[in-house]
Amino acid sequence: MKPSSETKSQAESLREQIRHHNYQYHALDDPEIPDAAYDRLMRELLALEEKYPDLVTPDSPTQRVGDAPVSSFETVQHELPMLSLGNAFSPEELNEFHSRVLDRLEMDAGSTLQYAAEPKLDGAAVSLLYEDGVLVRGATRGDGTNGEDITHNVRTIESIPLRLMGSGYPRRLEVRGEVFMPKAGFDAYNENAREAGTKAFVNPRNAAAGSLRQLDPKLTAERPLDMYAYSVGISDGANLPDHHSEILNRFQEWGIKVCPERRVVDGVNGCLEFYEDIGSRRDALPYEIDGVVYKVDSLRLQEELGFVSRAPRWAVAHKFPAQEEMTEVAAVEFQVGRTGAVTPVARLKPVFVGGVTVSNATLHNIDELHRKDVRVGDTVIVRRAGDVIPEVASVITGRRPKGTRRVQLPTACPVCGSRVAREEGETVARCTGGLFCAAQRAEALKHFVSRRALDIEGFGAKLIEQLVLSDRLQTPANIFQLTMEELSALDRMGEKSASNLIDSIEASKTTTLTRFLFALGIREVGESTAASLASHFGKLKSVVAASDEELQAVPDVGPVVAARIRSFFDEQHNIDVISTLRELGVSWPESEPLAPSDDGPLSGKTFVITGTLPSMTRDEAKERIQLAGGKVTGSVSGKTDYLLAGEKAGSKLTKAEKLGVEVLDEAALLSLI
Ligand code: 9MJ
Repeated sequence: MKPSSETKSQAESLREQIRHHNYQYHALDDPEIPDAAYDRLMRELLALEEKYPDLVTPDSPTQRVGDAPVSSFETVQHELPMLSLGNAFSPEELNEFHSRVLDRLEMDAGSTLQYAAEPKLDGAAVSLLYEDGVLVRGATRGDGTNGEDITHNVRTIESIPLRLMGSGYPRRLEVRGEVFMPKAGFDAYNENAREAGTKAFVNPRNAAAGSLRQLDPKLTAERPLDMYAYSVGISDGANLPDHHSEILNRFQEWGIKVCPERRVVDGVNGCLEFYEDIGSRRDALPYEIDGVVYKVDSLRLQEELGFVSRAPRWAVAHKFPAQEEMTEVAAVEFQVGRTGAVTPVARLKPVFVGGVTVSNATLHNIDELHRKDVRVGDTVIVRRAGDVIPEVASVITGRRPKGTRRVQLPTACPVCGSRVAREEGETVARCTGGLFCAAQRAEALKHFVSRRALDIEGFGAKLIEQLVLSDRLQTPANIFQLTMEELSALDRMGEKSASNLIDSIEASKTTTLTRFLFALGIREVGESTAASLASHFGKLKSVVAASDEELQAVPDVGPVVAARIRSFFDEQHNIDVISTLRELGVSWPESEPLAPSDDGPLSGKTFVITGTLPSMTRDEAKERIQLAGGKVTGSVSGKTDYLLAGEKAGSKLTKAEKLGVEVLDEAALLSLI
């Protein structure tokens, strides 16, 4: 039966009322009607929709648990990467963060800068995409680049609106935030689980993450989840406010829940006051937090500051003191990493700390190990802060058994027997075996196949170790020579997995220059440097041939990184492996370099850049100048032709004026180019 237009508007009116009460209850925490009255509205709408199924819309408040189970999660590629946060563990580290920010913005040390401060929730990060105000997709953070599609599960979370309230929201709006399980819900769930003899959650964070990754949305719906939004991703088709704090206010007007404890504060002192205040009320808050977050409030300045690999330079997580427990050291072993770094690790009698069982803890390096004087048999304090690797904080020397000995740095690599060397002034000791060392080879290969490098799905750590030990894998090129027969003959490898693996190896051959450069594992060349090199040079040949000076013209490449890149490509062995990889079919699209021209309008001119420019970052300005043939240096001298100055230019401007160097603004630069 088709519904009459009267019935249609009755359903729409019920939906409006329910949305309004949801908003009052969840976003504003200010309910206008008792729960029973809300339930009546809901039942009325359900009855109508049952009678007239045509009335059901995907954004109807009744549609939260309607989806059928899925068999796996689709991958979602984030259009803008989902970032993680750097940490500060003390006021000193916070001060250092603040100084770095002021430095980068070329602001004087005493300048005030406003930060948006908010509690750091301990849950799971999610991305919610709204199109024309309707929730169309929910995704996990995943590795920051690729997450999982969990739309069917986020729809079950009552405080997440299926449709935005009010008006003025962007046509496409991506809201990012933390899904968490409030303490009360966590405790109640676990008590039920214990009574029913089912599995309890270890901590609220696992509870949130695990609940979001249910294949059956009905299971997610049973979990008491909540969400606070804390940042914006994509926003198309409307201008958002230019301050983080105002965007969160706007979110709230649209019915998206934000943390009520947020505040805008002045400088480090304001941050510390906020930290103390939240810290003193931590136990009374209804949700678990592991610190607070400070974000530069102005989005202009955020953009100016940019990112270092996966973390923004404009934000920091100030963590509460870590949780600590006591346990015993069963052994101290030395692990060899990809670059040969020999790291001491304490093997511990398992201990439950900060929500997880810890049986290994890093001792960082040999100096740290000696400073703390950790010995086998010692009773130690193990510390774990949120998501940080557990460490041995200190030794309880009063409990030291008789006959223990100081641990020494091994003189030979525990894996390959090569000499272990430590350069003057370096804290890190390294195995000198290079790719002769099976540990370094295995780590280099793990890096090569990893998700952000060549991304060979199913090529796991155990398999690599097995193939390295049997000498079948010596260089990354050997990966592409593996055959179906040898793979399926391996332990724990069936025909099907071998054939899948061959397919993923084949698929990985088509890649990008950025991934390939990153995969090579050149020291100091992370993903973002690889991307800068790829876009600057366009072709691998040009990167290989670039001189030290040419390399340093790339944004973010300084003398140390340039030297690492040069010495990598100066090794004939590395060039040979690259040629073999290309012969075996590894390829990527190459592009024209953004090479500086010799006869550009700025050739022969030397620039210094200072202050905040109206439409581009300083790195972008640098690239533009170089493309036009100019040179950019760091400090003003008699050799400087122009100072490009933006807002809040400091001492460089004074110096340029003193030396009579011509000062340009962004518009003047663009007209020169
Ligand atoms: C949490 N976990 O509460 C961020 N976060 O911002 C807050 N996380 C964040 N902000 C940018 N409040 C990346 C992560």
